[in-house]
Amino acid sequence: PPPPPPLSLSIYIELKTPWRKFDWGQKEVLKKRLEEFSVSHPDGQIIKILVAGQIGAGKSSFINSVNNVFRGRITSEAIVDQSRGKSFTKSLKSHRVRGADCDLPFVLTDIMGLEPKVLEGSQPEDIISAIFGHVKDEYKFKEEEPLSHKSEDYISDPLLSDQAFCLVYIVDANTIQFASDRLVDKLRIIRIRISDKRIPQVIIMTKVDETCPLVKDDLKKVYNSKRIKEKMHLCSEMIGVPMNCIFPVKNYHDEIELDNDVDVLILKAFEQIVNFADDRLRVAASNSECRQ
Ligand SMILES: Nc1nc2c(ncn2[C@@H]2O[C@H](COP(=O)(O)OP(=O)(O)OP(=O)(O)O)[C@@H](O)[C@H]2O)c(=O)[nH]1
Ligand SMILES: [Mg+2]
Repeated sequence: PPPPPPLSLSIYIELKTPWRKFDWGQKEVLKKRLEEFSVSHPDGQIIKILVAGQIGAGKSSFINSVNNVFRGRITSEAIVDQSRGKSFTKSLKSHRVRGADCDLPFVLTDIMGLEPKVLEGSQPEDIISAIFGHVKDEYKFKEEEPLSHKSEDYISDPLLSDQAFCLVYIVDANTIQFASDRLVDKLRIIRIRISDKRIPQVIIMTKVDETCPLVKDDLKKVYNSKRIKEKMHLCSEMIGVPMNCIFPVKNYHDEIELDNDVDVLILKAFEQIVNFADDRLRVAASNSECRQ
């Protein structure tokens, strides 16, 4: 393959004023709002959100981070692989978001990593099928072929609760500029198919701590980092998602205690995901797009 294009990103410049307004003191307000969230549709008990992204991008860590915030402690339900390489999460696995006292009405579904090679990792078709609710939980994806509608694992008549109403695409901030054309093409296929059904898409840009030393030292500088801003612009251009649907986060990965700043960034991103998903679910429910 041709060598990656030279990096034209600026080196760790700190902007005097943050380019996105962000309130670092809103943790409790955000948390409470989400804990009390009721799904717009009376029959739709839960909102399902599909979490996809490249291998090792931090999908499982993001799911755990969301759970950590609500549980008020470090959790590890979605298994995180430390070895890097081939996708560790090989099957579709749903994780209910749990609060300290009760379950929240959100399910995050972890899907195996997308790989640039045509026949490796999850195929766009599998991700699209998972969003539309055709894939049974715990289904083990096959590298050679996407799930066929003839398979017994294929749900041909999905319930409203089987469907995902937002695609969360996890991007590793360290490597976004090296994404291959093949990968971008795969993403574009997914994007076209889900936009036809007006399924919203949010991008979570992880590992901002590893990407910029200013941010590593102080997460509150995430919107003062020129490098992070440039990386987000790159994401926006490559994947075709507007900036206001892109959220930089640091996942919990090696810490043993929670941190306010990590929590607020995660919560703000999660709130947006939930709102978009709920808006879409309401439309689906009123149109009776599928069995309920
Ligand atoms: N520093 C840092 N490390 C992270 C962050 N998010 C994830 N990691 C690390 O990145 C590695 C991969 O994370 P996972 O959550 O397993 O990634 P994944 O997307 O689920 O990977 P697959 O299931 O294999 O496709 C792990 O070693 C994590 O600890 C982050 O925000 N910052
Ligand atoms: Mg994983």
